[in-house]
Amino acid sequence: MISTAITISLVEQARGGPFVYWDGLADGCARAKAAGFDAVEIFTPGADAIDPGELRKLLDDHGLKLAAVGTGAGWVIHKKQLCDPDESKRVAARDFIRSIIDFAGQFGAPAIIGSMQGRWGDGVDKDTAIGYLTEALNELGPRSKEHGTFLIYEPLNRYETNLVNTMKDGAALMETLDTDGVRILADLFHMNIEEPNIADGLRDGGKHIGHIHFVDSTRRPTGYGHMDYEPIAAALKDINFSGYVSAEAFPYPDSDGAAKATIDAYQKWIAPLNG
Ligand code: LER
Ligand code: MN
Repeated sequence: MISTAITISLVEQARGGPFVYWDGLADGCARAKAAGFDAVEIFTPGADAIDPGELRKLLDDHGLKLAAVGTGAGWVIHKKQLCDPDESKRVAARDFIRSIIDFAGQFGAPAIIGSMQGRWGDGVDKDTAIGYLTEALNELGPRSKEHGTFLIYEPLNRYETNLVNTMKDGAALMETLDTDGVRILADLFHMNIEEPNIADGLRDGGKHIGHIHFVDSTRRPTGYGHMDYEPIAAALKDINFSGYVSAEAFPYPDSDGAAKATIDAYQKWIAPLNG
């Protein structure tokens, strides 16, 4: 089953970034429901920035699920990243991610590691950095499984990380882990930069793909770029994808317009896959 989600950012420092709703949880949940989404994906300053009781009530009142919680604020606000040359800072980065895993886990939802993965350089060579990333995923994947969910690792484009840029390399990394508690995120915006062919990239990710950032080539919502969704839908069918397609896109032309464009594209390309 493929379900729909849409992003709510609570991180002021990320304003201007690729998130659809920006005016708080109550506003975002009400609008997500009105637009026809199944779930919300939340970008939070930290685990303690959201009252779990308030979130539970909003989700229940609107009949929404929590699709995932992003950890990117750990980098954007605190400059914490998993490949920091300083061990105490790597530990702090893992602690931050673990706190989001435990927060999201109360709702059965996964945490996403995107920009907190960091990069190699500045005295850390590539093998060492991949070793740090592997160590973190091996520690945090089982933690996510304890909550009955998984951890999401997101390959990013070359301007945001030099660790893993493609679905092929993401899937290869998954194969090296000691845990089966980690899945990869296929963000169509990053893939449009890195993959020679986006549909083939999805097939490379295959069974390891657990979440999709559903967006156009411009990082505007679906329909506002040159992304070809027909082969993308065919690839999702081939890999038997099950999970969320989540609108992580600029609020273009505005938040409600972005939500409508995403739902329209979902109805056209993705809903038929559910049979
Ligand atoms: C987050 O999901 C993402 O796609 C990255 O570009 C970090 O912002
Ligand atoms: Mn993304």
